Amino acid sequence: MLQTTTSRLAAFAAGLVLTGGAAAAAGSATNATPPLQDCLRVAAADAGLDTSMAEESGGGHGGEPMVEAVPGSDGLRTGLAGLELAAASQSLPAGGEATWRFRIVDCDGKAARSFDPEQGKLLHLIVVRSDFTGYQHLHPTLGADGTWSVDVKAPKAGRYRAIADFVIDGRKYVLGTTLLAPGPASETPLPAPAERAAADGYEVELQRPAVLEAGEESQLTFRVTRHGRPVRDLQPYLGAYGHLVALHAPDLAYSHVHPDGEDRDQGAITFDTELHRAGSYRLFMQFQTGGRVHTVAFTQTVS
Ligand SMILES: [Cu+2]
Repeated sequence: MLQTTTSRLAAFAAGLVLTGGAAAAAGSATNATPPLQDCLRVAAADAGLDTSMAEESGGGHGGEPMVEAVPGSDGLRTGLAGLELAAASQSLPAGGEATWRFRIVDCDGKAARSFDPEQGKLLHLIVVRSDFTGYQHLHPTLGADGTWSVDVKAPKAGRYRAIADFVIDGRKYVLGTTLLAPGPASETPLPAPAERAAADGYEVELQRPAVLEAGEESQLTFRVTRHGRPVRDLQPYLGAYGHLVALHAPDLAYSHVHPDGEDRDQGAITFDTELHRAGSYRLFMQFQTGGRVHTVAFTQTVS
């Protein structure tokens, strides 16, 4: 850090010497600021990422390039490795729906506009209330100036977490911010751990190892049935047959989960998960039938 500051000062001083005069000072200050790609590369290197190649093993599916997650991509931070989630507003109207806007701002204060598709979308936004109710998985629209817009619901007053998951230059970032829906608020307790959940007339059973250990990879299989029979009409949703998000309680830390495969005759969808911390998680699994997306949620305990 000290060295960086020193060399920037040196570059700034050199600029003054070379060009001379107060009029050139602004220009040399600009020169001292690395361009976007360099500033992200420096930030990524500081974060411990291999910056010699953007693509690496350990992610990716459906023919998309492998991506490397920036360490700390759990949605608990607003900024990470040179990028920051800048919300136009931190509030939502309680009991309603409103358009929420934000930008992903780079080290130079400019809005990032070049995103790599991930599971068919340029950015995935999860919005959920602090008590894990009101879960929304949204795909905001990117404007030409780098502003993202999305309609967000706040069914009740309280605190909501907005978590943006995106890839830039082959690196995956997960940034989060808190939105407030003003008004008297109380929290619904986290439901007890369960292996079954229902939504829209579907029953989903979770099959998991007897023990889920923090930091260990585990396979989770969700079996979808309707009227007691396996569903055979699962449709691809975001490049896979299911989409799973795991949020740690009570801080809403986000874990990315990779779809691993499906057995369409059995209505079964399997994910490889690695839940990093002990404690309770709320798992939100989404699947699609008949053009409609269904969401089921399970509480699980990680030891
Ligand atoms: Cu998404």
